[in-house]
Amino acid sequence: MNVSPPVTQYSQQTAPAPAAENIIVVEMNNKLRFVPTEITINAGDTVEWRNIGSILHTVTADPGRAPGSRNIALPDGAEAFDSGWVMRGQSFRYTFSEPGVYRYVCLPHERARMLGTVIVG
Ligand SMILES: [Cu+2]
Repeated sequence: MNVSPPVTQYSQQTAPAPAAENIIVVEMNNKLRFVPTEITINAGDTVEWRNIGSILHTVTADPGRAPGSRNIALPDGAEAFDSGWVMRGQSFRYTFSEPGVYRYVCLPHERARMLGTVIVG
């Protein structure tokens, strides 16, 4: 007598583990834009900025790096952050724990309006 393939032999132990950290991708391109420009995420999520072009960019939410900038803002209690140079093909990750609105810039392209917003709910 034929038997069915043992497709039901997997136990609970082989079930997928709970989802790992949630990663949201924002691309940085040669048009000097963050795409998407604005994202809404949950506290604890990680954003990964990827440089898909050949031009160097930064992800800067540090008022100290851009004195006088009106394009950088952090919620009360949030720490400033700055990626430094992100080269072609490289990425930068930051995990957001404090809820609120974060406005950040690409330092060399702020005047070209390379600006982004992360809203942490
Ligand atoms: Cu840039």
